[in-house]
Amino acid sequence: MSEARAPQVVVLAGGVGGAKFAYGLMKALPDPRALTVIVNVGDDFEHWGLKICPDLDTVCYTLAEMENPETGWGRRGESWRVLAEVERLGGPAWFRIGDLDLATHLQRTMRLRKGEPLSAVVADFCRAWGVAARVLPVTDDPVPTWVLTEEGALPFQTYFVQRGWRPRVRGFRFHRAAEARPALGVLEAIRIANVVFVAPSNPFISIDPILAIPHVRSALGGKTVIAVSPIVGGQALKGPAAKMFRELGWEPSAIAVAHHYRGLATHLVIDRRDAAQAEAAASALGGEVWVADTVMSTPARRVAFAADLLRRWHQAKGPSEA
Ligand code: FO1
Repeated sequence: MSEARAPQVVVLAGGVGGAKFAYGLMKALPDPRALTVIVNVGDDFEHWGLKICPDLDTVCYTLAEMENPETGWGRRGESWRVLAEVERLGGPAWFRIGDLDLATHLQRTMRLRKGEPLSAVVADFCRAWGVAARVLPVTDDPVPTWVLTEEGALPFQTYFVQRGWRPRVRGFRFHRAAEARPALGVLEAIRIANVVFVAPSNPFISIDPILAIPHVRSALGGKTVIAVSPIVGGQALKGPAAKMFRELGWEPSAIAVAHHYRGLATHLVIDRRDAAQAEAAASALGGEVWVADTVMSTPARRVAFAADLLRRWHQAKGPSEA
């Protein structure tokens, strides 16, 4: 293949699935620095007097190959001595913070308290952890997600962890999203991107909060936006995405995902198991559907999947486009 100029790639991501896909892209690209990961901040909250940023940490730990392989979040080889002692002292232990993970929250909180922007802290952490890709919070402003359920509005981690995502959802609120500003570099990264991917993250609680930040959705207008379905065979590989589709009145499927991304994505990638839905999904999306092996069961599969998509994108854009 002719020496393609290193394409500038952006991926919108949140949660464990998003982190895995970002890892695959980083490893599949000729230059990892050509990848910018724009991350959801709706899961962020204060706990133990510390600023916790689960999706940013899950992305950075995964890109640094130091994530907990069982859970996908938190650190590999973690110990739980501080958590156990906090519990013994009567403190909250429902949100499990390990000893290594605690260092991230302590250092981040100290720097934020000095007035530093979250994006600057993340950039320094990535350098310290040897992460070559650029990781950006979609905004430096707090925009906490509230989950509207049959029991009323719940803060995100209360819904997700304390209640184990059992309450039936009716909707979501991204608190003060309209007042938030995209973090430095976010709109520019999208503007110069040759292609934008939407990771197989939960559309409602990982992707929509990113799109709710002013100017992000309009910056994506006119771009090639390739979304990866987080629903395979009617199920989510992890987390409440399928349950949320159902509770919001949609049969969870690749077609439902296509409807959700209509007007945003130019392409939707669905799993082989959903190949029969390709045509219906393409008309629901108003775009193109690619069928691929999307299950990222191992780090090697993440890279193979991302490389497959990059190859299809190169072929689809043809020799003419820049
Ligand atoms: N998810 C859980 O289900 N239980 C936990 O105790 C938990 C702790 C935790 C600590 C740090 C962190 O970065 C993530 C953590 N998560 C935990 C995941 C967190 O709820 C994320 O918001 C989800 O992964 C959704 O993105």
